[in-house]
Amino acid sequence: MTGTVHFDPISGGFSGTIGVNEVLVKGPYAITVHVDQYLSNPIPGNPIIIPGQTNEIFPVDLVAGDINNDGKVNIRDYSVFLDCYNSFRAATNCDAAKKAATDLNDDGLVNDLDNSLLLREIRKQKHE
Ligand SMILES: [Ca+2]
Ligand SMILES: [Ca+2]
Repeated sequence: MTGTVHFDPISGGFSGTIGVNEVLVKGPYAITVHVDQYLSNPIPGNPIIIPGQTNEIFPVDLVAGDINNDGKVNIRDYSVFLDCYNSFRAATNCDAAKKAATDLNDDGLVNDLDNSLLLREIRKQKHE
């Protein structure tokens, strides 16, 4: 199932509503949240879904920085990031899609803040 989520700068998180077009029965479901440019994360505890109503699920933390959407945050993402970030001169290989993917804090700029965030997330990942 897919749907649209929106970033809420006040809460610092994403929220949205996902419609389900299939017939579900009440019960526990394994749900994994995936947002482009973030690592997927399962919702803990297999929440009980009740058909025919809005079911709120607990928030989950998502790790930013999966710029190339390969399920990992590593040096390959940093390589793409450098196409849009250079502290000494203008970016030379950045298009709108890359800029959106490398603006990790969604402030419209690709700058030192995004660089720090990406390097921190890369350091936190287990080495392959
Ligand atoms: Ca990646
Ligand atoms: Ca940014």
